[in-house]
Amino acid sequence: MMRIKNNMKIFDDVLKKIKESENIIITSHVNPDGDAIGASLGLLLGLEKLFSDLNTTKHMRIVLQDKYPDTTNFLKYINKIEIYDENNKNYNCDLIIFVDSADIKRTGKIANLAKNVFTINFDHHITNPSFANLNYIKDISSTSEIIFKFLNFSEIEIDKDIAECLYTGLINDTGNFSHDNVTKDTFYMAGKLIEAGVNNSKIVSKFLKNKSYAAIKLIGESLFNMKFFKEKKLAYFYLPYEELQKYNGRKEDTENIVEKLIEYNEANVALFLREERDGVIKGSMRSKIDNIDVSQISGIFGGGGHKKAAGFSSSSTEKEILNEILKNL
Ligand SMILES: [Mn+2]
Repeated sequence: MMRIKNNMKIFDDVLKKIKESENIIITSHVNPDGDAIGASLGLLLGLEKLFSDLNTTKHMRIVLQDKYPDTTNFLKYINKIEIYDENNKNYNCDLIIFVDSADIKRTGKIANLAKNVFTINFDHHITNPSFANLNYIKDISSTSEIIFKFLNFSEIEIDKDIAECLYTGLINDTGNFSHDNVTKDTFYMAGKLIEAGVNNSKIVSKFLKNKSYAAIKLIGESLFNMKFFKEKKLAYFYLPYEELQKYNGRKEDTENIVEKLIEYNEANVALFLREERDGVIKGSMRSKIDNIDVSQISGIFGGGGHKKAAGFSSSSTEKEILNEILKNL
């Protein structure tokens, strides 16, 4: 009971702060995924509804460092999402709400806007250091599930447009209801969103069964060239930048690779490394067993996430990273 009370207290403080702010920016992490987009847009639409019901005008916007993925183009109000422009000085605000941002650095250049501004942090990554003035961090399926709880708490009606955003976040972060972050509450939420008008198979088609040519080809390459380290039960694939370019691919085209690697029946852990244009290596990890916590292993490189799904970024070489991970498994 106590826990619920505390949660409510934070939601109450957050709602008060939102109501007394005039100029609000909602943001999320770089290279945004379905949860980052779903949670930010669902929250914005919810707040717009709240203030229109209260006959109050607020300046509210979503600003992200990177463009949303093409797979979220189908969301009705996706064009409300703005891409951060360094030359535009007009980012004055009195409140920044971070969603799905495991660390303030994960928001890239947007982090600079948060100096001397009140901040709120809604997130579900256990490694989140509670970097904001008000933090609601809960180890549940997705940030979209947190936004669902917050909108309910605030008595904001979840219409079909909001529901489609939150549903997209839910299927993104649960691997279409397949990960172990799926609980009774997750299904309760899914049920409520369907009640609000979501068509499950439409969202699954538009969001998941909508991969680019590059994404399909890269999944093929990763499975064909996967290495398996038997003693550590690690499935591994490395994608150099030139390989990505071969298909004219973008980083979002590589998003499903690690999920495919972990499907190998002998594997307990999967590691996918991808080289960026500047030589920095991005790592994604998945674990299938309880005693391997990949958020801890990612922490060696300054990354983090969840026990069974985590990521990092490193300027070490591919070999150095792989060896370090093999040593720690
Ligand atoms: Mn998330």
